[in-house]
Amino acid sequence: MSILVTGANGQIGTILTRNLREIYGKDEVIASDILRPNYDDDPFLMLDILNVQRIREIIEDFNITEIYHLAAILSANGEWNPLKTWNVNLNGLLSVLDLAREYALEKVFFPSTIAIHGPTTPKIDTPQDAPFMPTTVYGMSKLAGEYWCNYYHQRFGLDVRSLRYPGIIGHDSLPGGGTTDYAVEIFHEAINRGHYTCFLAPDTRLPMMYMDDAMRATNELMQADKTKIRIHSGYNLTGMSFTPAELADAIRVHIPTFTIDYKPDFRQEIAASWSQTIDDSRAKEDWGWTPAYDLEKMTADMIYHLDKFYSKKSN
Ligand code: NAD
Ligand code: AKB
Repeated sequence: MSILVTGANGQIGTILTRNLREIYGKDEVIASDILRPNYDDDPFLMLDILNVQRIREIIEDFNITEIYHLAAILSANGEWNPLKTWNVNLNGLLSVLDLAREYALEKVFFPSTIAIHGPTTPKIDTPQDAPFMPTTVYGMSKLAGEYWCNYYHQRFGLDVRSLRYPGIIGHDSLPGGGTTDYAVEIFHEAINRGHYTCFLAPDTRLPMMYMDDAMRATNELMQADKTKIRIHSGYNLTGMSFTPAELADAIRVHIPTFTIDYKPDFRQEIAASWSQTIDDSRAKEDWGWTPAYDLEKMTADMIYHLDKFYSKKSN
């Protein structure tokens, strides 16, 4: 088995690559990105996902059998250059799917997102098959991507598996231009400055998940017996849901002097178009998903690790 991770230098890719190497061995997991990581991350290859010939060469040279296709431009950054975002997010995926078909790869992982939700999507306990009409180009590209994943499965039998990740929160990597990024930034600012100015309004409730849970969900999905996977577009998935004000309260349990103010920007409108809570019963039924982290447990773990990181840095 030889795994290629695209977008491996990002918030999730950094952790997922490490995690896959722990499971399958360092040399079996090839990390790739358009940006070189600033730490030792071998084996690492430069790969622009729009360079189809380069993906082909990597599949052949390294006998790739699985691709975890993370490369993408996220919701907030995507709005600065919609056509580029569509090109990277959708055409990048199409190249991966088509090469996976051509080379008969064993599995492909595609991370979808709650950004496929739009104003017509029910906001509470969003069902698996809700009406979706995303308002961002990122959401549009991911929803179209889900349809293509399902098409490649039905038409060519490709084993493509996908999760609709909520906002992911972790202490070991920084987010890359999404709308849920506030829920990571707030911890760094709380520890370093004791204050955070939030770009979302205090009552903006969004579905979120701790990185440890996201890694476990990804591994459980990818390792599940083929017969258990009944959805090949994207499984609804959730860990917790909270507002910026509730997260600030949870942080104050550990840092009582922490303060927050709010200056909502263009990301508020994006967040307001997404759901607040998710029904992930299909993931529970099909491959046994259960989250381990709630708001309190996630907050305690984030503060523990970031406290350790920053005090080591200052010594
Ligand atoms: P990120 O922005 O941190 O990382 C994306 C990576 O893709 C970056 O390292 C970037 O350099 C790379 N990239 C961009 N354009 C590229 C190109 N043309 N070719 C190759 N690489 C390119 O994003 P992330 O948070 O790590 O997200 C990873 C995946 O998970 C994405 O597909 C994203 O849509 C999905 N996702 C993330 C979240 C989240 O909260 N982090 C939630 C839902 C879904
Ligand atoms: C974003 O905010 O764009 C991402 C996501 C939920 O897909 N974190």
